[in-house]
Parts: sequence; structure tokens; C-alpha cells
Amino acid sequence: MKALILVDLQNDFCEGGALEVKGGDEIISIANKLMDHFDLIIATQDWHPANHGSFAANHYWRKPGQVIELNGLQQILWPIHCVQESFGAEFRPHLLTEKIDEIFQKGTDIKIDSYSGFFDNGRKKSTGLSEFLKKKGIKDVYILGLATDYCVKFTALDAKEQGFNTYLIEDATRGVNINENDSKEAILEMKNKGVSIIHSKLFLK
Ligand code: VGL
Ligand code: ZN
Repeated sequence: MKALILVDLQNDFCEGGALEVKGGDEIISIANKLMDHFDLIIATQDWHPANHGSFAANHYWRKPGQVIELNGLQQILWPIHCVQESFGAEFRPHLLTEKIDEIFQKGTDIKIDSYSGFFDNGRKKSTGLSEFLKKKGIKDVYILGLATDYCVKFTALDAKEQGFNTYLIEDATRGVNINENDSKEAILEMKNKGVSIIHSKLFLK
């Protein structure tokens, strides 16, 4: 059984969003076409309270891009994004959300960020995604979405670590690239840790 995980296909990561990822919108139509080829469709949703500790605006004199210590972990500060119930946190309007079987929200605890769809960044709390996939008999997990160098990467690494055959659909991901090569390095790291890097044309003829 194969699952497709759509990582954070939300307005704030697409064109005009608060944490806009270049080319983010190009992924939506690929995701729409791919969904029919899988047994189970999962979406993750970055879902922060307005006072979340990853927002630069919630710290004195801090700007996006700076790194602080948040509860003992290194934390990159971001612009305010994906605030619960806001337009920015909604899925991109042309995403065919009726095909999504289950949504896993993350980043809800103000004291800790959560890039992976499986665990928070301190790996203390599980979202329940791993157990959910196992209960559904899923062995193969395919991942696409935003952003390659953060949420996609950590979701893929955790999927592999949880024992799933893990595939990254590379042409259906885009990165933040604070440093020019971040996405390239993220893909290399996933590959080195056993994630298979594939292209959507494997499914779409
Ligand atoms: C993400 C930064 C902050 C992501 C989420 O979806 O990759 N990046 N929150
Ligand atoms: Zn976030």
C-alpha cells in the first residue's frame, strides 16, 4: 500500500505568502494529478498559534533569519506565517482537498517548532502519523511539497527512520534556500540516508 504525503501546500508558502517559496505554486497541479495514483493521501499543515516562538516578531529586536535558542534547541526565526485559522494557513485554493484522507497539523506548541509531519523538532511528541500509516498497512511513502530544505526534508528522514520505503518526488518540491545550495544539500542528505529520489513522470505519462 502506497501513501502520498503532501507537505504544507499552504498559501503562506506559495506566491504572495508570508514565507513565499519560489515556484511553490508549480507543485499544486502536479499534486492534483498524482493523487489518483495512491491508496492514501495525507496532508500536513503548518498550524501555529499567533504567539509561536518561531516567529521573529514574538522576540525583542529579532529579525527573520536570525537564530536563537528556544527551549534548548537552535531555532531559525521566521516571519509570521501559517497562523491557525488565517488565510495563510489554508491549503492553496486550487489544491483538490476533497482527495485528502487525513490532515496532520504541526507547530501548535508555542515552545517548539515542528518541521516534520511525524515529530516536533525535539522529537518529544509524535503527531500520530507513523501509527496511522502503519494501521492502514502502508509500506511505501511518497513525499512532495514545501519546503525542500525544511519540512519536506525532515518529514522524509523521519518516514525512512520509521521503517517506510521512502520516496521524494523531487520535481514536486521547492526550497526556501536561505543559502543558495540548501535544497541541493537537503536532497543529498535524504539520498545518503536511504530516501529514493524520483520524478513525478514515473506516475504521470
Ligand atoms: C516550514 C519554515 C517554517 C516548511 C514551516 O513548511 O518548510 N519552513 N515553518
Ligand atoms: Zn512554520
